[in-house]
Amino acid sequence: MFDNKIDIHPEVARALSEGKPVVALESTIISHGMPYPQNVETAREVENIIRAKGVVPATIAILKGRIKVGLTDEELEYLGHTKGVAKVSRRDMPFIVAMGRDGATTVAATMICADLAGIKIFVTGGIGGVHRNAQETFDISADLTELGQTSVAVICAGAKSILDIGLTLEHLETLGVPVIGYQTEELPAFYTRKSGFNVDYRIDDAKTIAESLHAKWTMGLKGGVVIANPIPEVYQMDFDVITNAIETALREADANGVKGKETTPFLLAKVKELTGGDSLDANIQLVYNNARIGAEIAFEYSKLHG
Ligand code: PSU
Ligand code: MN
Repeated sequence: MFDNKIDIHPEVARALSEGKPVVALESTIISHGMPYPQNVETAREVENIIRAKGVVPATIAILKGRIKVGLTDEELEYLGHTKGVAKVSRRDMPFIVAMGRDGATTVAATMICADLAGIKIFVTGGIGGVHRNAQETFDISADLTELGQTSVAVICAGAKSILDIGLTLEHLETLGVPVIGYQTEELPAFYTRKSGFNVDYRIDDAKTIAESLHAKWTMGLKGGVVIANPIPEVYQMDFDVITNAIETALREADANGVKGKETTPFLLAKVKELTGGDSLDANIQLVYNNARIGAEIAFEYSKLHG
């Protein structure tokens, strides 16, 4: 049984058994999405923000072949500074488990683990999507397929323009994945509040979002939900600065033949370098903002579910 491969942290297990709210967090953002030590500092602060709302955080990763739902502080630190931790999506999970290796879970893999543990609300920065030029490369993140089948809601800051935002929305529609805008009609574009694309439903409060999730899943409609929460105005980046950095990063990825699972981490690191670290600052702030809203949604959902 899969159960034998999972260690649920006692604090998380207790909250789940008592029907208290829990928020899942991913670990690829820690090992491949941000540099050390900002990655560990951010991961810790996200957990603090969630705790301050009376919600239990559960950062998910694979350590020595064990699926961990809820990490200790030492485990977080280990994951943040250790080189060579695998980036683990659905495809990779059985091998990392069987070989007893360490793995950082993507949005897709984190959704799978959260679902196994019984956690329905998951906070991150950004999801994968349909990459620009996917018409040729076929590079479409397994995150989207997972959203189509696994019943976990993902709070993010929209889709960043290293992706083709329009095609990402089309793909989500095909998969039956609703995109909610938290207090916005327009899908945010991660570093900026606007993308030029609309969300499917604007909802302005955590309670109505929780009720929508509850309605979906109690109707037997399996699959995920994207909840897009715009970066706070004061932290958003200048549109031209971030657009230029992304365009340059995309050209460099192409010139260097970067492919497959390396693409997203390469682009994020390049954009950070090109913006003199400003994109990392924005990224950190938007994750904090998502943690606040995600905790409120988890809290409201636990009242309906309990
Ligand atoms: N977007 C970010 N930061 C990240 C990621 C995406 O702004 O760290 C990570 C997430 O873990 C996401 C993964 O699930 O990249 C998607 O990778 P790919 O495009 O290879 O599916
Ligand atoms: Mn990809």
